[in-house]
Amino acid sequence: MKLNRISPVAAAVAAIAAAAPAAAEEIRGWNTHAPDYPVSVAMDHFGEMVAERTEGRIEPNTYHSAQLGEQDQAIEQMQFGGIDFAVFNLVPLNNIVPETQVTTLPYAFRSVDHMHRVVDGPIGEELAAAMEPANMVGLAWYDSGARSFYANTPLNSVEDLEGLKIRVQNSDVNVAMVEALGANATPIPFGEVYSSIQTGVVDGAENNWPSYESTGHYEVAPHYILDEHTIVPEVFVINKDTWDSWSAEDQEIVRQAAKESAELQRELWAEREEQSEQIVRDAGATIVELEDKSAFIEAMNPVYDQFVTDENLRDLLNRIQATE
Ligand code: GTR
Repeated sequence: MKLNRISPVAAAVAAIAAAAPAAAEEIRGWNTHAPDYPVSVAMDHFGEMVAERTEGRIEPNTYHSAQLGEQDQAIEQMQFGGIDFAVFNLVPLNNIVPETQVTTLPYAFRSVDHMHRVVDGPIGEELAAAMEPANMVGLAWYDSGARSFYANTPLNSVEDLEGLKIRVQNSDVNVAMVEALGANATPIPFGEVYSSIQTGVVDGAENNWPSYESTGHYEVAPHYILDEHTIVPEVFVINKDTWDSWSAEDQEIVRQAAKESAELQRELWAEREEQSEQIVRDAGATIVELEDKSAFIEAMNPVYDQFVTDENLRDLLNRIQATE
């Protein structure tokens, strides 16, 4: 009798090896917000969907609360591969992706709905494509509401901003916007804004309801004037090298999961805006609502002259404004 039977142990090992999936690839996600923030919950949901749908081939893991650095560093790490995916606010992308400047100009969008119609259509695809030279593939658009100014002194009109030191994100457009109001713009990373207001490095900043609340800025700068100067979308991006390393099938799974995560994020965002407003009002902050924003709009007009300088940007702005 020929003894060519393999041992039961070897057979078992071979069977396990055949059944085991390829080694899981951990991909690292950057996020600036606390784990319960709408962006964070949606990014975690993205991770679960991708792990499940790729049967563990790709295991996304999001590091919340700026554990992987502040946004400017994260954008740099995107170029070198330290980070595989992220949700970036468009303002800190202004200086490396010029097309994003147009979407962050004051009053470029008429409303959040208008912004959705723009980013969910062909212009959104064009903006996503503009990120490729910065090594990023844009997959979906998250909400970030409207941003307004707040300070540690009363703000009742545009004149009250004159001479104040206002924190901005790292963007030439934001610096110009604040200076057009006669205030002094100081770029400071998000995580340092609370202490900067507290210690008087700046008098105030600008942000949406959820960030104003989640960071506790309303405690140190309790005067919020709802001028709603910008409606800035946030983009879900994947590192282009990571993206290119995947099969078409996995790319499709990841793209779809990013889109579904954005749907969840927008729902959570709407709820959180209301909750945050309530928390801030209950804490006794002074909220000034503006029926007429024309003084702000007019004061910021020069920013358009400064940044909408070439034909492509002018054309992009025209198409955004013409979107119904
Ligand atoms: C938040 C935004 C963050 C960050 C921050 C800031 O609203 O979600 O990504 O850009 O503002 O002001 O730096």
